[in-house]
Order: sequence, then structure tokens, then C-alpha cells
Amino acid sequence: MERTFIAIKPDGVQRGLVGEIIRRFEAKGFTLVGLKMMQVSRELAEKHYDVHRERPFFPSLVAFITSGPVVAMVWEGDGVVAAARKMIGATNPLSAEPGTIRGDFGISIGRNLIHGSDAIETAQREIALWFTPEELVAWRPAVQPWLVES
Ligand code: D4T
Repeated sequence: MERTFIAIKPDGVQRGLVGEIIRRFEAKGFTLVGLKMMQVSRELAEKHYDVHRERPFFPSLVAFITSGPVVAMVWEGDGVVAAARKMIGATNPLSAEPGTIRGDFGISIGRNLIHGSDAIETAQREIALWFTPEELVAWRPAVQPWLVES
């Protein structure tokens, strides 16, 4: 089953949007299989954002993601990687469509509330980076037959 890595960034936590964001993924029908609140280390931040290492915004990106608690999650479901990106919206919240998380709650690219893996391979790498296998729980919601045709 497809899985994606989602992180509510320090601005989302500070603004009290943890419940609202989790609610949207639950209401959509995806399954939460991993969840933890954590203070991100500089080492983890730099590994997570490794592709941006040479970009001018890299230092501020690392400073921001380590500036306060983050809520890290793994969500499961067919097509969850691409669907989560749609629910999250464009990187710049001012360009993000209303109805998306960034479109509804953000105004600044440096405070864009949430991260979601951009591809299945990225999701696999990020899940392995942020979670140990023991921290992930395989379970089948009782409501599954009402969400997915078998
Ligand atoms: P993340 O990775 O946080 O889910 O965001 P996106 O996948 O939507 O966007 P990204 O990887 O291109 O950017 C990562 C992160 O860097 C911040 N950023 C980005 C920034 O502060 N200034 C910039 O010019 C860009 C392009 C926002 C998200």
C-alpha cells in the first residue's frame, strides 16, 4: 500500500493547525500509520532538505524547521502521495488554490505550514529518514469497505 511522509512545520504547530490538518487527511479517507511530535535536529533537517543544499534559502529553511516542534506523520492509501500534494497546495501559499491547506491558511513561502513527499521514491526515503519501522503501525480501518470498492 502506498505511503507518504507529511510534516506539520513549526508554524503550523504554533498556529494551532495540527488538528485541522489531521482532520482533513482523516476526512479524505487516508489512514494514519505513523505520528510523532518532535524537535528536529540540525542533522535531520539537513538530510531532509539535502536536495536544496546549494539553494540560497537553505540556511533559513534549516533554521525554520528546527525552530520549534514539528508533527511528523505517515499516511497510507492508494494514490496518497499525489493526493496529499494536491491537498497541501502550491509551495507559495499566495499561489495555492483556496481549499488547499496552504491556500486556506498561509501567506508566505517561508511559512508554508506543511511538507508532503513529492513522489513515491521520495516518500520511501523520507519515511525511512524520519521513522523507524517499529514506529509505523499497520492496521485496517473498519470503515475501509465504505471508502474503497473491493
Ligand atoms: P516542502 O518540501 O516543504 O513540502 O515544499 P515543496 O515541496 O512544496 O517545495 P520545495 O521542495 O521546492 O521547497 C522546500 C521548502 O523550501 C521553502 N522555500 C522554497 C523557500 O523558503 N524559498 C523558496 O524560494 C523556495 C522555492 C519552502 C518549502
